[in-house]
Amino acid sequence: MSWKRIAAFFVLFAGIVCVGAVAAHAADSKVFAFVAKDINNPYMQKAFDGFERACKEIGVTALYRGPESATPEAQIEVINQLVAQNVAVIAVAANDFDALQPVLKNAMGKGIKVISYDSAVNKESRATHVQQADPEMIGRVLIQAAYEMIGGEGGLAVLSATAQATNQNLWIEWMKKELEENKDKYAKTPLIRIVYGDDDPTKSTSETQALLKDPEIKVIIAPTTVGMLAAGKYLQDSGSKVLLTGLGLPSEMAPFIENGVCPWMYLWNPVDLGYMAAYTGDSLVKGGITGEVGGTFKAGVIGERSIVSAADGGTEVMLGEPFKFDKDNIGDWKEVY
Ligand code: RAM
Repeated sequence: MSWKRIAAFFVLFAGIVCVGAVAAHAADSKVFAFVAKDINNPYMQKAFDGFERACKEIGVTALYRGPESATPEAQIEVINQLVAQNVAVIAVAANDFDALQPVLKNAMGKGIKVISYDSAVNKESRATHVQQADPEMIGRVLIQAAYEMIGGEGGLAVLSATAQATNQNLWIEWMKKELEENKDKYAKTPLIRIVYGDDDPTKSTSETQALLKDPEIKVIIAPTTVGMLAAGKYLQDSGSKVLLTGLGLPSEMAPFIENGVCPWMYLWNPVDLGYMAAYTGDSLVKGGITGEVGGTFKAGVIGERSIVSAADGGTEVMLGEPFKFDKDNIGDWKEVY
């Protein structure tokens, strides 16, 4: 075949693909996309399990998408592909509060319903946010836990996820407020360092190792499941006396709760979070809610939920409260999520 003919075939093929894409409309789509912070994060995979379960009940196809590592640039690429595919819903756990705005606004302009879950995008970039638990409660309870574990004496360190993550940064802000507002109580438990493991197991491990060089640090708070597991393993293997608390998956953290490396920790049900995100998207598609305050919808077996105003000026729908996992109950939860 001549080059000209090959080129002609290519042009024809590209034309067919384009016409196909133009003909599809988000409003007719039966595809709900779930964009993870990064696809390798087990927490995100559990949230997707719930999203997929809800999508089956709703009668739509669930797509699991996300970058290999937790960056906003890589998420932009993923979202652009989903817009070209004309999905009905994009639910995203954002790696940056503002950076996704152009691409998500473009998606909404095409009729795609956009929500964030887990880690919010700014209010201009979403219809609403699916919030796991009150960020204030999460931030405060983690500092209180760390304080109690060391009897109110010893330095604290935070091992976070990525430096731009909306959710972790909000929780850290509340940790700082808890310390500042109760200066006397926390006089002997200063927050010494905040480091970022980027939700990457290798980086989280080396950041933990670096924290242990400071003898003043007595507790590590990891408000990320990936950080928790990496720190738990490192503390255990190095025989360190430094304690660990934070937000961990019971299935991953049970051994460290049982052996005392992590006396206790917190989380909510990530499967329910993903499940609720799919029903939020469905209600937006069907026009039951618009994302404005006061809207209500039935989130499948979770039951009725309402849209409320969020601290960032946008709106959100709340799942519940952080739950405490310790030696007494971890056995019941490690098989669940
Ligand atoms: C990690 C992620 C996620 C966070 C959980 C607690 O898996 O950073 O965003 O919500 O931890």
